[in-house]
Amino acid sequence: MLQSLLSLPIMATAAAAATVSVAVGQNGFTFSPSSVTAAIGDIIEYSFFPPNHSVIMGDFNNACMPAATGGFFSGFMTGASSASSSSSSSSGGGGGGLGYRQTSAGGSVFQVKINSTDPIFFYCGVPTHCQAGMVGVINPNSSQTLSAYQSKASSSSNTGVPSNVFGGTVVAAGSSGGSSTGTGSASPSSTKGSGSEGMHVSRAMLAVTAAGVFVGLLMA
Ligand SMILES: [Cu+2]
Repeated sequence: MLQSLLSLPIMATAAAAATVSVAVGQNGFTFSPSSVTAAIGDIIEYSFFPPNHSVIMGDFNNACMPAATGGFFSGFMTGASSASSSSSSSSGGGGGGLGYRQTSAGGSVFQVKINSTDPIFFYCGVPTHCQAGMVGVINPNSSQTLSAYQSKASSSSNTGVPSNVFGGTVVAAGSSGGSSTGTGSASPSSTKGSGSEGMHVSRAMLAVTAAGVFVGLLMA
């Protein structure tokens, strides 16, 4: 009895964080997949394809405008300049997890750490892309669906773009490290609740770096 009680905390902490990849602009004005499921602690990794796209967190009730609280903005990404990425497989579904993983050749990625299971809507900030349907969602529910957001987006008249990159980490393709971008006092309005995202990502990257050093020692 006592033994089984003691073992419970160990089992409860066993869940591992997953990385969920989303291709941005690989097939026109699309996020692929456009609907994903993620758990707290998971990382959404946006990979950018040419010619120019971005990802911005929005609010369900204000399509194509930045989230009033928290959120993220990748900055504008030109993606890979070569077309060599077209040979990769594009199957995979909206179930999230590690089944779908794809990185554009030569392009940068933007990583966002999930710290809530509430629906998170996102869109591309290049003018007209959001209205054309370039939107997506993390953890939709029965009342806040992707199709409803897409419908609002198609009739919205403007596209809002934050003034600074924030809420995630930009990782340049081909670099082993990654340049962390500001996560703090970016517009619009408050960034409450999102300040720790970049820190957690950085910590994960530190762990990767430490692993690399360890491998290096083994090979020396
Ligand atoms: Cu776009």
